[in-house]
Amino acid sequence: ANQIQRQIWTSENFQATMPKRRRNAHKGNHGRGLVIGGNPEMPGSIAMTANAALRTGAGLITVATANNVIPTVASHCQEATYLALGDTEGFLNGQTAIPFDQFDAVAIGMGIGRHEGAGKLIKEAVASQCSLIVDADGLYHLKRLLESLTERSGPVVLTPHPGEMAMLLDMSVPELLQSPFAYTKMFAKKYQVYVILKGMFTIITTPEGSQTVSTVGNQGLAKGGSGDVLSGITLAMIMQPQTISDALCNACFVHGKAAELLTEETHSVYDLMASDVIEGINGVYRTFL
Ligand code: B4P
Ligand code: MG
Repeated sequence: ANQIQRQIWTSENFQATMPKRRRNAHKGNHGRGLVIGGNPEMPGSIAMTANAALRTGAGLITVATANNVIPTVASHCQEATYLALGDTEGFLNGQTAIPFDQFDAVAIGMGIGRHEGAGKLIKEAVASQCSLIVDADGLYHLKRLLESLTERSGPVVLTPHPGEMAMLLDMSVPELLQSPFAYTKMFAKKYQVYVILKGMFTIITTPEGSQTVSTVGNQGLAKGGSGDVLSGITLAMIMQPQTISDALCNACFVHGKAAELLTEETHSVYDLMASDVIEGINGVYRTFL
């Protein structure tokens, strides 16, 4: 019963599990994704999430954020559509009704902040039955809602770094890092969620408790914004016809390998920026598929 099954996700796994695209496909076949987040202090993060999702292959991406954040995001992302969540005050108060059922999956939390209104948005998202990815300050708000997660029918994916995972587990980062596999498995099974625990090695855990390790990537990713890019890649991946577990592993593969290819070719681990990683996604597809 204590048998340990941990697979390392390889380029062969990536190649074998990535769905082919049909010649007669239309955008609806590749997923309609919603990105919720951003606030006037952090407008860049959702722009990166949206762009990363589009580069990964999402059919349609809508960005839901405060009215006055939209021009900034739109100037960096021409392919997305926008859902205005009200003026800053309205947005900060969480006064909004989002048509969750119009989307195949939702990524929420990037650059959203810790104000009460953001908490209401997270609560609305959890109350929907949409496939959900929760990242960054979304995890901070989700902590109060963990007990309700087992009542959802749609899958929930959490993408914490060790600081956020330790917060969710009410422990210190050093304590978590003594047994990251065991703590994460216990948490994923208890709340019936998928967890991507990020780091030099990233651990992908399913609600059943099976665990896969992604070892790709490098210290070039240790910079603000890398996590926002991973959220976008993950959003696109979970909308493709593959198991969620495979989708999460493939998302980590694309993110990490993009950084590796870029630092072998045009960049170094010093200058690599999160927006470069988005531009490196094409290299992963062209090299490994
Ligand atoms: P925040 O201030 O919340 O940082 P953030 O906005 O979430 O940054 P971002 O979204 O860009 O990056 P993320 O980590 O989500 O928190 C930062 C604080 O959290 C730190 O000051 C620290 O206290 C704590 N913390 C974070 N990571 C920690 C760690 N590994 N150990 C201990 N404490 C930690 O996403 C980054 C992405 O880049 C992930 O996909 C990750 O896997 C990848 N990445 C980062 N460094 C990598 C490396 N060396 N090798 C391979 N991949 C790496
Ligand atoms: Mg982050």
